[in-house]
Order: sequence, then structure tokens, then C-alpha cells
Amino acid sequence: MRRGQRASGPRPGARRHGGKAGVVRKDSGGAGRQAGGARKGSDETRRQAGGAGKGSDGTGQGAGGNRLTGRADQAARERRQDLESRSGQGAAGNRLGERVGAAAQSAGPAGGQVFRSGFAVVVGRPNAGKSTLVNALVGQKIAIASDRPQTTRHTVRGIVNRPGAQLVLIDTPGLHKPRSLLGERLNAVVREAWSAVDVVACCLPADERIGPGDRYLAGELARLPHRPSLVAFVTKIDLTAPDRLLEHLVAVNKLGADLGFEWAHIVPVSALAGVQVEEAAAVLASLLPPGPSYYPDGAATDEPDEVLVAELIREAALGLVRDELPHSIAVTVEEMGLRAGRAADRPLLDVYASLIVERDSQKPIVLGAGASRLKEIGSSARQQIARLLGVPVHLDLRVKVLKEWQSNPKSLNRLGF
Ligand SMILES: Nc1nc2c(ncn2[C@@H]2O[C@H](COP(=O)(O)OP(=O)(O)OP(=O)(O)O)[C@@H](O)[C@H]2O)c(=O)[nH]1
Ligand SMILES: [Mg+2]
Repeated sequence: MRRGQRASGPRPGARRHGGKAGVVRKDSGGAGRQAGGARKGSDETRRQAGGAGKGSDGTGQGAGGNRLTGRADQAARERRQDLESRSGQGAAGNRLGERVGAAAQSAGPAGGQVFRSGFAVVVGRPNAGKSTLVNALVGQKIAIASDRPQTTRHTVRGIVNRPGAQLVLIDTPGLHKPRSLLGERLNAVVREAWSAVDVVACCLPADERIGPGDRYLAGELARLPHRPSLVAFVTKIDLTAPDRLLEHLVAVNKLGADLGFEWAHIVPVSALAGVQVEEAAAVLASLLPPGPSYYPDGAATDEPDEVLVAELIREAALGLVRDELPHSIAVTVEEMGLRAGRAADRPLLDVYASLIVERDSQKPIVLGAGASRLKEIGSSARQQIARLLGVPVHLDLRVKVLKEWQSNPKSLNRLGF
């Protein structure tokens, strides 16, 4: 992937959710539809990309509100320019031409070879290593990961460019037995995401036996009417001995056979140790149909910055709380922008965010003694955000209670679920 490029975000068929600037939005609905739409062909794709670019900015912050994130370290300058443009200090520019140009550029066969492109959804039960693998495949962190189950709560698209192919990966929440309305909605997000993709990659961690959750999930995959290619990724292989891994591979193969299908590939991989990641990308790319690039080269994701920022704050919080609390935490970014009146070489990004819990009793836990835990969360998140956006950050983080939000349809809607 070319480093340093950042561009605006084409989302073929993308739907922008309304709401005020920076509030976490969920885009789950877009994924399946996007994939479905994109398969209609390049003209349609370009038309849709144009539509998404022109009229989609629900943030009210200009064209920069929804764009592709390049490598954090080298994209800093561009990001800053973009932030400046959003703060009224420059022009956002028309990136639609750039997108369509990129799509047109790679629409034809490269060097006589057929160019492949398409969508692959990454599924699996919670904690299976989906997001970590997606980050490894994309080559940068676009999705948060933690050892707390159900870390991922919306689909995240990551773009993997390889010679001769562009793969759009869709990370999903872990499919699980729901215990709340949130859980039901997360499962619906997964089912919608896999409903119209070319490939479904099912993560089955090597350090855990195939369980009822895996069988349930694989059973659903076997019955998908549009018959995507099914790939098994045996994740976290660094955690198992070779003989145990062999046993697991046999069990994965049997899982398909018992359900009447054969995996197109079974790929052992370790995203953390960087083992077989390239092979995993190659396998997915090989299963894509011929087609044009949907995103410009160098693009890594189309997550809006506000969403990435909210997720980084949630990730920092997940690392510092225990038991049931991770499930109860949501984060919204209320406002985000470069502080006015700063010297050009000393920019500062103000982020106003809320860390939301479900019960009054949870508030003091998140705060910690003398608000020490909240400070720790804020400090850790601030560093991550500054790294991602390439600009120093002032983070104003408050704790709010939104009673039983996981089970309240109105609260869930408000939070973008
Ligand atoms: N040792 C090892 N740990 C891994 C690997 N991949 C993921 N993990 C760890 O497994 C945990 C879960 O990883 P995630 O990527 O968040 O898993 P997920 O499937 O996205 O989880 P949900 O979003 O909750 O469904 C984290 O603590 C990761 O660091 C790997 O290859 N090796
Ligand atoms: Mg995840």
C-alpha cells in the first residue's frame, strides 16, 4: 500500500446517518447493501460513489467529514490540512474527481491480467481475533481490538490493495447469543454484512475448541442463498503447539463437512505474530470476481474521523475496566475541531467526548478515586488520537449516565445502533 495518501471516502451506495457532528454513527446497514450495489458493475459503482460524495455529508462539517484514512504517521500533514479546511481555514476541495479517476484507472486489466475486486466480510464469535486480523491485513489500525468480548459494535471497512486486486474487508461484531437489544442489533449487523459479499471469512481461534457458537455460525453460512465463497481463518496460531493446531485444522474441516460444505480454503494465521497474513490476503483476493477498484490506492478505511476517535476512547476505557462494565460503555464525540487562533505550526485539536455508562453506580467506577481512572483513560486515548490524526489533542472527556441504554430502543437509536 502506498503510504501517506489520504483521500475522501467513496462509499458505493453509502447511506449517511443523520445526526449532529461527531456523534458515533453506525454504518452497518451500508455494508451489505454497499457490497450488493457494488457488484452491479463499475458504472453503477462510480455513480454511487459520486452520490455518496456529493450529498452525503451529514456532519455539516464539509467534505472532509467522511474520508479515507491513510497511514497515520505520514498522513499527518494532509489530515491537518483537512482539519484546517473543516475549521474554515482552507478549501476541502473536490475529491469526487479523484475517486472516480482512481476507479477508472484500475478498471482495466493491469498488465494483461484480470484485475479483481470485491468485498469480504470477516465473521466469527466474539474475541475470535477478527479486528486484529483486519488491522493486520489492512496494514494499520482501523478497528479497535481488546480481550473483552463484543469490542466491535459496527461494521468497519478496510481496504487492502495488492497488485492485481483490491479487497474491501468488512470487520463485524462477534456473532453471539444476545442478552440485550444491543446484542440483537449487533447480530443483525453481522447478518446484513454477510448478505451480499463475495467472500465470507470465518475466524476460528486455534486456542479454543470449535464450540456450539461456531457450529451455529457456520450453519448460517452454509445456508446463505447467494453462496459466497467460504474461507476459514484459524486465528491466533501463535498460541498453540503444532500438534494441537493440526487437530484444530481437522476439526475445522469437519465442521464444514458436517454441514455439507467444503471451505474454499483453511488458512492458519497469527495476526499478532504476523504469520501467514500475506497468504490470508492472497487467498481472499483470489476469490474475488474481476472488477474495478472501488477506492483510491493507498486508502485504508472510510471510517469518519469522529468514529475512529470515539472508538479509540472506548478502547482506552475497555482496557481499564472489568467485569460487565465494558459492555455498558459507549462513547460519543460531541464536537471536534482545531482550536481557533493558534499559530499554524502549533495546532491543537479540541475533542469534546462523552463516556456513557448505563447505571449511576457505574459512574464512580469509571471515574476512579479523584477521577484518576478517567484521567488515565483520557491520557491514553489522547495519545492514540494524536498519533492517528497527527496533531496534538486536547481531550475533554465527561462521564454521563444513559439509563439501561443497551436495552432501550430510543437510546440505542440515539447512539447510532
Ligand atoms: N496471541 C494472539 N492474540 C490475538 C491474535 N489475534 C487477536 N488476538 C487477541 O485476541 C483478543 C481479541 O481480539 P479482537 O481482534 O478484538 O477480536 P474480535 O474477534 O474482533 O472481537 P469482537 O470484536 O469482540 O468480536 C485481543 O486481546 C487480541 O489481542 C493473535 O494472532 N495472537
Ligand atoms: Mg472486533
